[in-house]
Amino acid sequence: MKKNLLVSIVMGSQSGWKILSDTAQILNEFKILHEKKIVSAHRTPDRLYEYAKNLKIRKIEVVIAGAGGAAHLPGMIAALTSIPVLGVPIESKKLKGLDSLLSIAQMPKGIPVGTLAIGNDGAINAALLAASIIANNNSTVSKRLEKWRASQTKSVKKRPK
Ligand code: RP5
Repeated sequence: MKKNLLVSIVMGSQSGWKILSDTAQILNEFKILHEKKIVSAHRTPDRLYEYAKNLKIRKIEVVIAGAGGAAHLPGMIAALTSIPVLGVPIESKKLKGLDSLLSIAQMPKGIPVGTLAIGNDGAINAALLAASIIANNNSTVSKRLEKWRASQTKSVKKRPK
């Protein structure tokens, strides 16, 4: 298996880490090397540009971007790079993440962002989806993913206790 850094987890604020730490945990289970960064589209626009423009040069294969409220971070990254960007809507205090979900999902045609569910479900699924993308060209990750899914299936009891 390649030892390269494959996934970049990025969040608009420290407050996103309590959600996106779930993403990191799943990637750890798959032994997929990843980095974690705080980059804000509105508070650190120069950092955003520098970060997004260098993703391809650094051979990152998937970006997982979590943002809340007027959540433009995933869309702005996707505008600056053609590598896949998966967006995780962070639950906001005022609108419970519906604002984040719509901001990330409703990208106008031409610049796609793969949008996951609000909060922890989305954070976990983003890691699983990143693993699926990487698995296309990585048989080790592919095997780990199949094993993970089989174990999940096995864990579902036939009757409630
Ligand atoms: C954006 O605004 C981030 O995406 C974050 O999810 C949201 C709220 O940020 P904080 O006020 O918690 O720093 O910057």
